[in-house]
Amino acid sequence: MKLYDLELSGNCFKVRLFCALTQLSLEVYAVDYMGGEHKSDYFLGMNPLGQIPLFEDGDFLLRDSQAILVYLAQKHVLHAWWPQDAKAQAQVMQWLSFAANEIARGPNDARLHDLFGVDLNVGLARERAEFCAAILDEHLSNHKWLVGNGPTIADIACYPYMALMHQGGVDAAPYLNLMRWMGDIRSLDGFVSMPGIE
Ligand SMILES: N[C@@H](CCC(=O)N[C@@H](CS)C(=O)NCC(=O)O)C(=O)O
Repeated sequence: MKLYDLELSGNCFKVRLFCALTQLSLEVYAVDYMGGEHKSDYFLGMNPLGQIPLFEDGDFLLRDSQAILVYLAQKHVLHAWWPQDAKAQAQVMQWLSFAANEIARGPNDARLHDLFGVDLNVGLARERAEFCAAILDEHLSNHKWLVGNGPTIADIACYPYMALMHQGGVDAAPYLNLMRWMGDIRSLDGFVSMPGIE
C-alpha cells in the first residue's frame, strides 16, 4: 500500500497516523508539492482532482483522506475503528463529513492562509474554526471519544486540523474538553506526530 504524501498535509497525516496506530505497513512517497507534481499529467491521470493524499493498493487508486480511512479499516477488518452497527457507523460518517466540510473550511483554511499564503477570507475561516472547536468541545464534554467507547476513524479524521489550529491563528486552549481529547489521542499506543503538533 502506497501513500502519495506531503509531510505538512494534515489530510495525509490522517492516513499515516491511522496506519501507525493499527500497525499497517505503508509505503510513503513524498510528492514534490512545491514543484507541482500533483498537477502533472501523470498524477492527474491517477487523481483528476490534482490533490493529495492519493492512495494506491495494487491497481486500486483512491483519493480523499476520509475514504482512505474507511477503506483501510474495512479491508483490514478493524471493526473497533469502523463499527459495523448501523447507528454507530452512521455516527462515524457524520464526523467524517464534519472533517471534510466544517473542519476543512475552518481550521484547515485558516492554516492554509497563515502558513502557505493562500488568498482567502481568513476572518471567516477563523470564525469557522472557533465554531468547530465549540461543537467538538460540547460533544466531548460528555463523550470520551467521538463515537462509542473507544477511538474510531472519526477521531483520526477530525484530529489533525484541530491539533494544527494554532497555525491558523486560533488557540485551542480555552476548549478544555477538546484539549483533553487531543491529549487522549496523543496517548494512544503507536501515535506518531507531524510538524506543528507537539
Ligand atoms: N477532501 C480531500 C482534500 C484533499 C486536499 O485538499 N489536499 C490538499 C493538500 S492537504 C491538496 O492537494 N491541494 C491541492 C489542490 O486542491 O489543488 C481529503 O480529505 O483528502
